[in-house]
Amino acid sequence: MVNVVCLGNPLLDIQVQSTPEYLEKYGLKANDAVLASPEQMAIYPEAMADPNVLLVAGGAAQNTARGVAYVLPAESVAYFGSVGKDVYSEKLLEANQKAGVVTKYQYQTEHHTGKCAVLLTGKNRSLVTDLNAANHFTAAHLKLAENWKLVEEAKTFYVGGFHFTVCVDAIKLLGEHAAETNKTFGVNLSAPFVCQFFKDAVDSTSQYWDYLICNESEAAAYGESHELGSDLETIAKHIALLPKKNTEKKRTVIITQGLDDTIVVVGDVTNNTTEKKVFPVISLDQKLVVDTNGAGDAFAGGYVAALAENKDLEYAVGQGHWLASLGIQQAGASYPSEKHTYKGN
Ligand code: 26A
Repeated sequence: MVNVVCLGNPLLDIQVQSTPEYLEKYGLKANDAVLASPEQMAIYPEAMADPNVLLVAGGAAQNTARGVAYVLPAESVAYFGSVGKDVYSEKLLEANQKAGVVTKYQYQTEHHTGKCAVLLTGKNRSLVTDLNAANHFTAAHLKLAENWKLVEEAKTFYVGGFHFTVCVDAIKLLGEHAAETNKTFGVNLSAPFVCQFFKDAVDSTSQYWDYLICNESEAAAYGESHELGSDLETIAKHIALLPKKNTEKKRTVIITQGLDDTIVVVGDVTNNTTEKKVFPVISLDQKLVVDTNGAGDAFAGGYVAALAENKDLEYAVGQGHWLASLGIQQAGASYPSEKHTYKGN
């Protein structure tokens, strides 16, 4: 039975160890995510030529879907996104099936599956994406009878913020459905550029947000683009009290901050009140960290899986921290092959 539906851009990650000089050559920051410029397209063949290249399933919301599947019983989560008919999408499908994710790709015949160069320098990761087929997702795919049946079955929705660059209509369709049926709908801001360059798309869905997940730099980008200043608590409170379509549910805003405490603000839009809580992350011996690619996606996976099981806020954030700490001990945005279970705080 599908409980959670995730929507995003399916990408194959091409992960390599990099250097500050290499990042500088292409004008990249050590810890960022961007859409590849024409000059940056050379990064892909260069990364593929690296003898130590790691090809691994990626796409932020798809990583989250596999995270949700890690926690919930098999076939509890469905994932939508657009890919090409090629070996890359076969690899992504295989990873999803192994994880127990019900995968409903929209296949493009004219475009190849999207890819993301993951350039690691120490604990940082710079993500350079060529969306390709992922950019061609349409809301009509959700409306296909076999797909809409899954949407109707689901109780919880999660949309990766990178999808704001692709198909806002699909996001609104899920948001509207959730609001009308009193289900839970949320988004992730995913990267600073999303709020900088796709502000109107983001804002056009805020009435549907029951929860919003972001990290400190994404929250700061939201603050800057909405002229709210840079104080994270102020930004979180503002988002928590934005007008809301479904007032049966409060809105929860979650800001993760790497190794620092996670800030949560719950807003009651009807009464115009907010409540702030702070949750420390799980302290992990830094020697155990393999790479941080997908850490935020794993957090979201743990959080969303808890929402789907009607757990409380403490449990949901705790499970998010726990799954992120498991994820960063694996190469790429992946989870351990053996199952561990979160035991609560
Ligand atoms: C539209 N963009 C830029 C993207 C992405 C993306 N997923 C969807 N859309 N850019 C990077 N990623 C994915 O983020 C994960 C880490 O959080 C990468 O594929 C990587 O697995």
